[in-house]
Amino acid sequence: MSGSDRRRQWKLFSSAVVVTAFAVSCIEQPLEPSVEEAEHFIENAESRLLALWIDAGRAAWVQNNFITTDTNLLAAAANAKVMAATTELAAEASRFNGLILSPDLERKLTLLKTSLAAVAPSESSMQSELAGIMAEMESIYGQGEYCPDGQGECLDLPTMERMFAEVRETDELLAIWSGWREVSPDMRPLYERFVELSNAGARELGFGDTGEMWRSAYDMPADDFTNELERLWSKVRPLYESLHCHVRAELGQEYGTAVVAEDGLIPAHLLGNMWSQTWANVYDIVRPSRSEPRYDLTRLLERQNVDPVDMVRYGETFFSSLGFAPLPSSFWDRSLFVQPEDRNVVCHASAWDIDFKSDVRIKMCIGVNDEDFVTIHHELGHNYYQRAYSGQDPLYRTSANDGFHEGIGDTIALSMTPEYLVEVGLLNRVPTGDNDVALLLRQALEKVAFLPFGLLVDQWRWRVFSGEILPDDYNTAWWELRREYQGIKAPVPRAVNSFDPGAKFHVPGNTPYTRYFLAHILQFQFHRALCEAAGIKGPLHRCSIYGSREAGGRLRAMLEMGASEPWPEALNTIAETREMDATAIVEYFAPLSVWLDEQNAGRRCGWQTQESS
Ligand code: X8Z
Ligand code: ZN
Repeated sequence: MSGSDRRRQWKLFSSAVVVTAFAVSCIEQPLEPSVEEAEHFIENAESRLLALWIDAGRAAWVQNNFITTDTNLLAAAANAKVMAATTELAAEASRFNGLILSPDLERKLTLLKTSLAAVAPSESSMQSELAGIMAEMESIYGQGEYCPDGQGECLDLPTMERMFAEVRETDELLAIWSGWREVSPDMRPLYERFVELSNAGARELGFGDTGEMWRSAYDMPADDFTNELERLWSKVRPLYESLHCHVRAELGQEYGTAVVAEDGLIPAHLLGNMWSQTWANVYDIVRPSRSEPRYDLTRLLERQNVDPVDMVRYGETFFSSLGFAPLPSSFWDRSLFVQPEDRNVVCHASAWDIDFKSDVRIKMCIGVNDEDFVTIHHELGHNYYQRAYSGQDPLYRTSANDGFHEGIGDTIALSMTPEYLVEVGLLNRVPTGDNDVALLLRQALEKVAFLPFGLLVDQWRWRVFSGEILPDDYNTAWWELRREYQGIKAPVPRAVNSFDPGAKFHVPGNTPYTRYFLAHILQFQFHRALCEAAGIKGPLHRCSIYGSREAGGRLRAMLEMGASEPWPEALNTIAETREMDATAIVEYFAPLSVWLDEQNAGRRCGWQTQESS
């Protein structure tokens, strides 16, 4: 039965319930709360929360664009109000427990309880304390830098990320890898307290801890969701292990097997990324021999003198080609595209929905390169989603589940095929030849390499929230998971006060991370479904939905639903199935798998998680 069928059926049923309630009140029994009251309650709750979300969003926007003591305080105060209202409303909502409510109302009451990534207990001093800690951790991260000789020239994160893409000297890489991780030990006591307070808040809402609260946002029991992740991971793990095996062998050739052991863990600073989460920057080291990259998107963008705003225009043009309305002028006036030189901003890319209507923006320190070109599309995916669901009730103005929000822009970016680049004038002609392994390998270094990282960040946090990992073990447990899932290791022994999880934006920023793992599965599923809708045949990695109104219409129908239906219904709208399905990503990379197996023949793949350091 679809959600709308269920709603229709409930309408008939609910009038019967109302009559019974009236009859009971006539014989002067104490008045039970009625369904009507519950409806009014939710309506008021939604308008009160909407106003507070908007205020908090504006304060957070200013803080993120201008990090000072005062903006931290203002953002924390606004966030404390949202937390206070949410806990108060969630507690009040328990009055309606036991009432037979419509699926819509039931859904909204659940969404109310899982709408925030952290809630404080209802005592107001704890609310301000938690909000203050959260703003402080975010600001430590946002202002973080590494000063190689302890003074003078300091490097900010965007600069160090660029160095990771280009530098091959292991000593220099090690210095910036370790240097960036000096920002986080100061966060450790804050994080400890954050865990205590947010857990106490989650318990007030009826969850065991904050991790369980996060896992309860997927329209299924929290434990089933854990199993669902395991199911998906088991499908893509062999692909990751093949990629790991090949990359390790090639890095061993480049740096020597004394540095990268043939059957050992890969040192984390050699993978071209500050967190070793994507590996595309080592493409030149691991690429097929005798094969040139068919084109280098960074060079194409530079050759055409494309600037950051032009890059965003390409993204908008793509969405327009699918039938979406152009972005409003306020988007262009109010977004941040370039890192300002005169102040501290949070450079980590983000998309904003300030008024939950049309005031959408992105905030990003754009560099003219292929990685940021993809990230721009990622961010615009958020903005087009936000605009599409703006007609829904406030609690439904979000995605079907958080993996959907993260997967939309990435789905579009999967359509940036050579054919697309020719069509928009970035490339002169579609390269000929049978060199798709090069294309696929490059893509796998982004998408497949990411998968275990996308999982492990919250495996760590869930265990921290549940108390399975205690503060003294924060860092060692982090590296155990890095070894187990990714097969990588810290390049140098970690100091006892290290807090390496804090050197990743989403930990101090308290953004749940499993969403990105889901998005990496879903985007291929969306891509395959939209290619079918567009009537495009052939291998998935050569399909571009650019210009397809059919694909655009299918996508828009799903985006407009927001969170009004359980996510399987939204998935069904686009992909005609209610199951998340890893076969699309496996199919996409199938030709690469064959090639990787050939390369890995005779190599010893896999790793021992127990290896020291
Ligand atoms: O944080 C992001 C986006 C903003 S939602 C830029 N991503 C994750 C990360 O950077 O760690 C996108 C992929 C993973
Ligand atoms: Zn995102």
